[in-house]
Amino acid sequence: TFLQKLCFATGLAIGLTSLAPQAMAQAKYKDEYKLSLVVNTTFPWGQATVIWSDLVRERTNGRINFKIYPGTSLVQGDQTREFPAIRQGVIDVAVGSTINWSPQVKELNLFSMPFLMPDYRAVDALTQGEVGKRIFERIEKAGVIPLAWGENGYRQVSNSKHPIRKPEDLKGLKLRVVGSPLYMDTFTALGANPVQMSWADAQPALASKAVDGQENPLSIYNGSKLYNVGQKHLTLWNYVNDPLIFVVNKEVWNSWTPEDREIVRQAAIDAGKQEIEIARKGTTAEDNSLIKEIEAQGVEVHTLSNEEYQAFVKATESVFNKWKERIGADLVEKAQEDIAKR
Ligand code: X2X
Repeated sequence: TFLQKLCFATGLAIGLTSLAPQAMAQAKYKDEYKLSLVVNTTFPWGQATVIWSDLVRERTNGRINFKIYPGTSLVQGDQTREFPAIRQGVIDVAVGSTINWSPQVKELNLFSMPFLMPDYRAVDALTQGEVGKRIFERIEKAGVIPLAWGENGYRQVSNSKHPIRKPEDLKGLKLRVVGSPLYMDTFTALGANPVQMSWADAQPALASKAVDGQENPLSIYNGSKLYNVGQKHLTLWNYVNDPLIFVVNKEVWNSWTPEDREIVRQAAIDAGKQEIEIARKGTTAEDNSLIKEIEAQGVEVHTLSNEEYQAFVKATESVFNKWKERIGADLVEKAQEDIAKR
């Protein structure tokens, strides 16, 4: 009868529509997804990519496999080209630095605002709160899917010449800085002579003494053995922190089933939590084992007193105000508010 035919056709249609998206999506799964990493897997940052990849492989029963490309090799060492490469699909997934992506997403400069975040609780107040949400919305608008936060760490300054305790000590020092122009402004305001270069170029430049100093988290300083290339003066000043973000290219994300997307997102959140703990280990008053390890290499480590800290805040105030407008006064003020309430 007509009714039977209609029922059969409807049933068929329902059957097809419920099967089709899954089958279509899965047909597009790649054997391997290219994961971009600036450093290598021995660093806390690299551990984030290992933990994430392992969790994803296990929890998807091997449906999704990340392959880690360390040393920014997918963009020939140019870490400031990483974000566009993710957007374009040259890179499928990444755990990247907010600094390296800030040329494309100006709001990410927030974390490079000098002396904005005095302690880890301040960092958490931003990444785990409303500010973090707004930044994720911005990244998604830029065409990349953000999933979770990790951490490279507080960036401390080192050099081969003399101790840095006050802004005047930076005068004339040739310092390698990372790829956001905000760093050029900060170190110029402090009287230094900043030069922008990639991390790949920075290490030989430090070794050959083409530059006098650099700034990086303790885990990067220690893991790269910068004490072996004459970086014997290290100042702990917590002037900026560099959070990491776990992301996926949008087309890749859309090619996965909703279930697999949730697995990848939850794995990123779990990996990020673990990695933040690893990144902070040994760098606090309660556990300063990493600082001790560095001192044992003959490094003179200076922690700024509160008075010394205030002198640096003052010397960089104009840079802060200039970049507050560039980043967006609303976002910066919200960040300051949430930090004050932490
Ligand atoms: O280039 C750096 O200094 C590094 C490794 O910390 C980043 O990629 C931001």
